[in-house]
Amino acid sequence: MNARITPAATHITPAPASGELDAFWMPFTANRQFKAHPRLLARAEGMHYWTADGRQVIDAVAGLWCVNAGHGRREITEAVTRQLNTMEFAPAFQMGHPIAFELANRLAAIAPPGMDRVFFTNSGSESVDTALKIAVAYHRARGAGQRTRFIGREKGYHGVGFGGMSVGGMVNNRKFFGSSMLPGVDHLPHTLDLGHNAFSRGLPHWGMHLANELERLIALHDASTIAAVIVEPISGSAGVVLPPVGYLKRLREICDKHDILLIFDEVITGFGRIGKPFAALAFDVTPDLMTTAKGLTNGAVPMGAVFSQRKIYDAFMQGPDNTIELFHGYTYSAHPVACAAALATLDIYAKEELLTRAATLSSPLEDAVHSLRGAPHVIDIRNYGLIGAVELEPRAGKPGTRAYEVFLKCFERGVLVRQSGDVITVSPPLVVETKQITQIVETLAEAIRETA
Ligand code: PXG
Repeated sequence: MNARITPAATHITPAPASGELDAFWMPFTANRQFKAHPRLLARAEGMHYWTADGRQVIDAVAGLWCVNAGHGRREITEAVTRQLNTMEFAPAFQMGHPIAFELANRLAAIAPPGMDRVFFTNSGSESVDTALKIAVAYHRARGAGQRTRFIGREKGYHGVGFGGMSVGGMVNNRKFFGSSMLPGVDHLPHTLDLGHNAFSRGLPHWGMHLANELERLIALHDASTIAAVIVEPISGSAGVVLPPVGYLKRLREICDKHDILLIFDEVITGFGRIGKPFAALAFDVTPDLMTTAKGLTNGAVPMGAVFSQRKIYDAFMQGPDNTIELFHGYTYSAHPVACAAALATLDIYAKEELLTRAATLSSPLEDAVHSLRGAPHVIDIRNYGLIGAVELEPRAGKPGTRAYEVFLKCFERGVLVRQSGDVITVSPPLVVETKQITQIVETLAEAIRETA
């Protein structure tokens, strides 16, 4: 048990009784199953959560890929408290407040080359919808208003707005919403291929040619109709799908050739997950727009940010200067409390060199997860930076149930992993220690061995 009791620990709300769980319609959750056997987290500090009944659980998923600096960071709490006491809200429409500008400058300083214009949102989903809208309006501003199509990718996850859902490629996130999708969207094939790439360490070597499918889609729709291609540099939600060596560079070349914008959705890969501040830097491929959220505030306050190449921003800055150049924004864009949380988070990242720490932890994580090769039902293991994924063979006719059982067994043994279909993912806070990586993977190994 962690000896440091946080102040928050004295204010823990008692766990709700079972009848009190009904009103909250939980997101992306099997509500009935959960409410019959709830798993309630009540407190967090460093690498750990504590459950409502006092059990310590190591957080192997950084909350939901967001708590990159670990839990309970006092610097963030203090910055947020200070900001709430100074000015809890100020509008950002035709008004401004100083720390929003400070934050944008700080973000521009760590951004990939040229991406020094920042639009604030409140989530990854909003960042994605913002980037899609900027892409279309950008082409229009340049006199190419017929470029309205988007190309996403199978297995992509870009949040749950209508835009993000439409360019996304996870069937369960789409099928319940029928044809209520953006028109004019097409999808690249995903790059997961167990036949060629199972148990690759790091990036797979087979599959770069799959980027050429973009040429095929361009031949079908014509470049003049396409606004942007959007991909996650590494797909997270779909169970960690890695880009084959050379794939992202090839996408960039094809987009350049046809004047199509390339959007990297870095909601998961941003803020140090793979050993550089952004995947664009890690893979040395600069997109035109980049969507972020999660790690921006260490998960403490909801916030997202869209990074834009300066040329895109500049294309909007025309006409009379009393014109609103982009009719888009949220009441809470650049919310002062979120800005304060983000600034304190960036300070921690800089002071503790967290945005590059995953580079040194990548190899211990790789060795640890690949030690699971040969464990029952393990059909693939994938890793990059501080991301590891173990794919299990699905039970006949019952997809996802095996991995769900593994997830439950890990939780019972004090390790929180993430299950997505038949894939178990680990993406610990960037402050994780090597011995904790060992603990996480040993527990996962036990859980897998005990699951039929
Ligand atoms: N883009 C990407 C790449 C994401 O991973 C979003 C957009 C949407 O962000 P918001 O803030 O609107 O949720 C995400 C979110 C998982 C998991 O288990 C991943 C996300 C959310 C919840 C669970 O992999 N990613």
